Amino acid sequence: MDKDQVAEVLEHIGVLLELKGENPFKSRAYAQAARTLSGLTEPLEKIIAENRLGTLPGIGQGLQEKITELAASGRLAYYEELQASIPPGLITLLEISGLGPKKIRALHARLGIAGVDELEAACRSGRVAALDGFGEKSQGKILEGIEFRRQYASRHLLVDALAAADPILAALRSHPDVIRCSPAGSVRRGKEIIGDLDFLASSKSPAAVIDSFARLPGIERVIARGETKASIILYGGMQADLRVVSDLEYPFALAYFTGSKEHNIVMRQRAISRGLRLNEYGLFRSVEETRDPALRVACRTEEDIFAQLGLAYVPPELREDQGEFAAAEQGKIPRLIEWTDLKGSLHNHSNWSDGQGSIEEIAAYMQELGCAYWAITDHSRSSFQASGLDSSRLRKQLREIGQVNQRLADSGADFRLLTGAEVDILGDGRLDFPDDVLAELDVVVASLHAGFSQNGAEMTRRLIRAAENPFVHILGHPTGRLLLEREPYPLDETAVIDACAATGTWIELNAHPCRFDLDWRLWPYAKKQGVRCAINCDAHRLEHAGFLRLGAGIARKGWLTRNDVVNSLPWPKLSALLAAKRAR
Ligand code: DGT
Ligand code: CA
Ligand code: CA
Ligand code: ZN
Repeated sequence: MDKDQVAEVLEHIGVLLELKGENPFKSRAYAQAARTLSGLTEPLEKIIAENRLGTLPGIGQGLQEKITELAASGRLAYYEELQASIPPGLITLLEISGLGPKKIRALHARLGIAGVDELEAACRSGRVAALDGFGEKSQGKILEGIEFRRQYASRHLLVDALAAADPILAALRSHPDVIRCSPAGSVRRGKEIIGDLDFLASSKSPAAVIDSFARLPGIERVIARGETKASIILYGGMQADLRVVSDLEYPFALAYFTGSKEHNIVMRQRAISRGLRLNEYGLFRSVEETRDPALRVACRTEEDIFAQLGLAYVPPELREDQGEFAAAEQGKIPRLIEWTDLKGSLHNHSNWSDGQGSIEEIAAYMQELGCAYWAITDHSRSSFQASGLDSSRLRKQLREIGQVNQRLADSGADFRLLTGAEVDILGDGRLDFPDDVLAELDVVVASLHAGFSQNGAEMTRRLIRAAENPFVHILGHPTGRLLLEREPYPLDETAVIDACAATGTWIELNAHPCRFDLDWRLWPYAKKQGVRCAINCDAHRLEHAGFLRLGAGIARKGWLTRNDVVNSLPWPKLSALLAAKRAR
């Protein structure tokens, strides 16, 4: 486990101790240790190897042992015993927003509530409101929290799904009885929101593979278990399904369980129209032959299946029945962008506004990563909640960036920082900096950060006006959505895209895993209109550079190639394009 995963467990331990009513100092010590670990700037592994855990504030002997155990093995006997000592229904209640350990203890002690259904019934009959320290208002909040959980409990951010899937996949890969394995379902298709995790493996001993899957660390419970498949619930509520098939079935099962359902339906129809039958077990020449798996048309890989149906290979990201069949039939599936094509990010923050990391630190880190450039686009002054810069602080920042760049150039480095701003789009579509200030910057990103109460037409006009400013290169996170949290503004998206096409303004694909904005479903239209994409990290910490990889995955879902994405260009070409926008 890395530091963030260990921190998460420690934090959970703190909450569980509080739920049990143990000494509050003990529970606070875990919460504090969790914060210390997440704030580490070097790998936990290294600190442990060098025996320096004890030098961190608040990490005594007991915590050192637990952290070491977790980091090394991914599990902790103490944690497992603690969980087993609390009724599972009480732990589930922690997932309801507005309910902390203290309140749950009170509900348990005074109303005997030990689960979500019981709690809902108690709220509906008014028994919760009647309790000391609760009241009508808090009862209403709890009901809302229950409803919210019902809607969102089975929906997860891709980034969280990937973090949960990684160790499971690693366990499958290293299992001696596994021949081939892969994630499947929406994770493999790279969807921004994931219902559950799906895994597929081929093996001659499915029982052994299922058995070790059902014993993985981090499982809350096993919900179904058969000879060749199992479903588990991980801590935190995410479900994971595993299917184990023979290696001959593997490519067919992989195609089927990758989906999407809509894509599968067309695949199956296509087989039928060619006198074939396709299902998760194989491709067959007739309905009768589907009864004997040995008669299946031999396919080693998914490529072979597509080829049998007269199709070029369709990458998993495009399997949404959004035009992939027509393209594959004509051999026109584009070569999609790869994250390694990206040379840097054009929208990022530093500690001059609400980011972490100084200009120096950012330059050193991004150079080390192998980027060719990295823009510093801190907030403008209207974003005071994010410590936005006024023009005099901005000019001071430009001087500092200039000095860092000078040093980089003197050392012969193949890396540079770009100056810039994420300038607020004001209520009427004007910008937070005057044009002469914007003209001094390498890159200008214009974004909305306030005034969300406007109607769709007003919001659309604001964005279009910003795009019409010749000093704006990029519209940042254009629809403002926050996945699982806030809906996009009620914009006329195509009107905004058309305005960007007309003015040569680029649109951001904000690669923050809570945003992925502009949505992948809109990129084929934007591309058709000739709008270029910038895949930006909107980094507020050094590690956010990793968002480039996620963003590229979403860009692939939007059918984008390297040519569509400006930050795949080397600096001389990008520089020329940045200048060209202003010359228009
Ligand atoms: P999710 O879990 O909601 O994020 O979405 P998926 O796509 O992972 O869906 P899931 O986990 O229910 O099933 C995995 C794949 O299995 C799905 O993408 C396609 C295939 N599949 C499941 N049920 C059906 C079905 O009723 N018909 C067809 N054609 N395919 C199905
Ligand atoms: Ca799934
Ligand atoms: Ca599933
Ligand atoms: Zn930003």
